[in-house]
Amino acid sequence: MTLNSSAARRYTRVALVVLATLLLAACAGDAELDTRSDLAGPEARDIESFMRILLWVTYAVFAFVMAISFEAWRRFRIRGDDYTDDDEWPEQEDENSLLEMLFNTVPALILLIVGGFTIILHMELNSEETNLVTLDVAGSAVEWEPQVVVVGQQWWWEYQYHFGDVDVDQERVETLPNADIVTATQMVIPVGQEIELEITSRDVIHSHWIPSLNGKRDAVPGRQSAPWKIQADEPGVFFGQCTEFCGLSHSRMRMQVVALEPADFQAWVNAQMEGYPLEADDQAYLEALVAGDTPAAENSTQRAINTFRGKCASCHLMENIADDVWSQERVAEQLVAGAAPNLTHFATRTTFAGGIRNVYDPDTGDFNETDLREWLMNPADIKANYAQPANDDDPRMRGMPNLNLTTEEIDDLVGLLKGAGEKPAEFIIEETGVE
Ligand code: HEC
Ligand SMILES: [Cu+2]
Repeated sequence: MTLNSSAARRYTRVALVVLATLLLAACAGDAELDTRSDLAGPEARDIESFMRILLWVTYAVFAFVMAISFEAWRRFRIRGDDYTDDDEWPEQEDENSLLEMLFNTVPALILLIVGGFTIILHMELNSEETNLVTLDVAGSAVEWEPQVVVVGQQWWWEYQYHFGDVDVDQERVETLPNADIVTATQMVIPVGQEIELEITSRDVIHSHWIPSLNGKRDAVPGRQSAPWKIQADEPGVFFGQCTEFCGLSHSRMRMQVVALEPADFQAWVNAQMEGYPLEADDQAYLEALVAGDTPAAENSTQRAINTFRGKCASCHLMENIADDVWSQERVAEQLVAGAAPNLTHFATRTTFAGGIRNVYDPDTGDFNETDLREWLMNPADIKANYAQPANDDDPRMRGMPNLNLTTEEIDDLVGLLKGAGEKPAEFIIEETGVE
């Protein structure tokens, strides 16, 4: 028997639909941002258990609706050519109270169950549990209410840690005092500890999402969204991505959470509290510059200090190197967001440019000079940005501009950045996957 052409066409169509469904589902076994496996904290697991209930409810509703639709079609379809315009409707059901009650109560019950679980989950996710963490900060014991201020801007995330008496959930990011620790793209937290995130933005709406630790929360300028929290069971690196379309390089706005054992977290805090470490003669050179002298640079570090203060410090802070020439006001004149990554501890991070490039080669563990050079040559080659004045009246930009550095300046700066803190532990160096 051969298929007639209309049946063949029908089967081809069905096959195409199945194929397209599989392709469009974009399933991947090892996806970095998987919401259903590799869950590493209680909040993510709560969301996952809720999703599982919700999925079974929707499977059941779907199966039921499909089954009665199919049955209705099978029973009442008109066969062959015996269709005429005045075919009668099948007999209509009328005033069947039992059926009508079921039509109303069953969906209402289903919604009630789903809604109930949703409310319970939301209450759970939004509950606060203040558990002070004792830290040694610059030699004195501090009871830290574990909060991290998360600030989105085009196109990278800043994380601020305040150890003093400041009530971070009562203040806007613009009015907060300078943080004790400021990092970019990588948030470091102690394991087994609920960390409250104060999420906000300096320009447009972004959304912060670390799938293996918790759901998304929007970062809205002028608003601080608390409480939103994360907690990691084990040490590890957890990837995230901005999930609210925020302009040109939205897809290149990634981030990571690094969870450390409490002792390692303390060591990290200690390191972050230090300024840039300089050799004695370079320190003396710097001090002469700060005093207003113009000594001749005698080595690469000294040349880099000079270049940094002249060409980078209008946006970037590097503590010890540029404290006196950097100011928040000056950054606000340069950039729409009014912030650029703090570079003091650049070498203690493992990813840069919004999480799309590696600071250390994931295979060899060596400092990745190649990508850094490429970035300094022209940042827009790596990450599209609007690094030019918005218009004649507004000189502010959105990304890092091409500063037309010479090869020697770049070599010197790469050396300076390489010395910006200790290399992190091996397990933190994980390849970041965006081209
Ligand atoms: C006009 C402001 C501005 C100037 C001047 C500037 N930068 Fe940047 N820089 C930025 C911004 C904004 C970013 C964040 C870009 C992004 O990730 O999208 C950045 C990112 C970086 C990064 C990556 C940091 C990270 O952790 O992601 C490095 C390294 C860097 N700049 C080095 C330099 C050096 C060295 C100079 C001086 C030669 C310099 N920048 C001058 C604005 C500036
Ligand atoms: Cu964003």
